Amino acid sequence: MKHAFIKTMMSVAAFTFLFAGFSSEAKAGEITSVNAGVEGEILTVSGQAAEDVLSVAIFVYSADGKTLLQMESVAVDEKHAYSDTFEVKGSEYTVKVADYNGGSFKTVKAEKEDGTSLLKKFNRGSLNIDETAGFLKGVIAKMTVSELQDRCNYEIKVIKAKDSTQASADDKLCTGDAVKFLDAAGEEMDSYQICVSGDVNGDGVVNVEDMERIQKSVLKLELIQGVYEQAGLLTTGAVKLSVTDMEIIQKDILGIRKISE
Ligand SMILES: [Ca+2]
Repeated sequence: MKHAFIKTMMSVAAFTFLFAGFSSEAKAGEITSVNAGVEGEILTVSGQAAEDVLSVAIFVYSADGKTLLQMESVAVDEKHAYSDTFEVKGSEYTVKVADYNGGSFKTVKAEKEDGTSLLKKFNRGSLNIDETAGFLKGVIAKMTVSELQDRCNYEIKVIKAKDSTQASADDKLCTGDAVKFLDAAGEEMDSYQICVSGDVNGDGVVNVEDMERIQKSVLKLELIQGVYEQAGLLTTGAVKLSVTDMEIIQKDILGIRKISE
């Protein structure tokens, strides 16, 4: 026991040294998001990092965050995403992720999936449910019904806003569509309006038309409400549509910075 502890402390020391050594050479990048969850005996950690991050260091601690149990470094792919799995026995952990070159940690709790939440914890990405507004937020343009299904703990069906018909598995989600969560008997439990980030006019794609809609709203020529307004609120903390939201969409269209959450 004591030997294992010393071994762990030594590897922590070595890693800390590596960390400190690298940080002086390269500027540390930011970790944009971390998702972590336990399913069976597998802890899955995934997320997004800033463009300048090439690899990330993932640290798995005990639930109280005091004991380091495992660590890995993993490369970031061309979509700035990273993902890794760890074999675990328990059901609760604290996970910290940082740029391999150093920088600040992003910390999340990883818990065993209990099956009662609508969205899967370990691969929900930027998806989140706004119970107050009744919106499913954080949907990225071009996500299909089946891709959303993969991130849910329950069977879903999507009703299209444009003609009130049920969307098929390959259909892309549009702002304004309704997602219905079904119980084991196929009965509807919950329903939310889908909010595709940046898709203000509800056609499922983010393009110059969405920028024009926001512009009309800013100039008070047109009123955008509800989930459509929410889809255009891309500026952190903002409650009103603005030119900044248009700029965020423009950067997405030009591929300068994709809308990721
Ligand atoms: Ca659109």
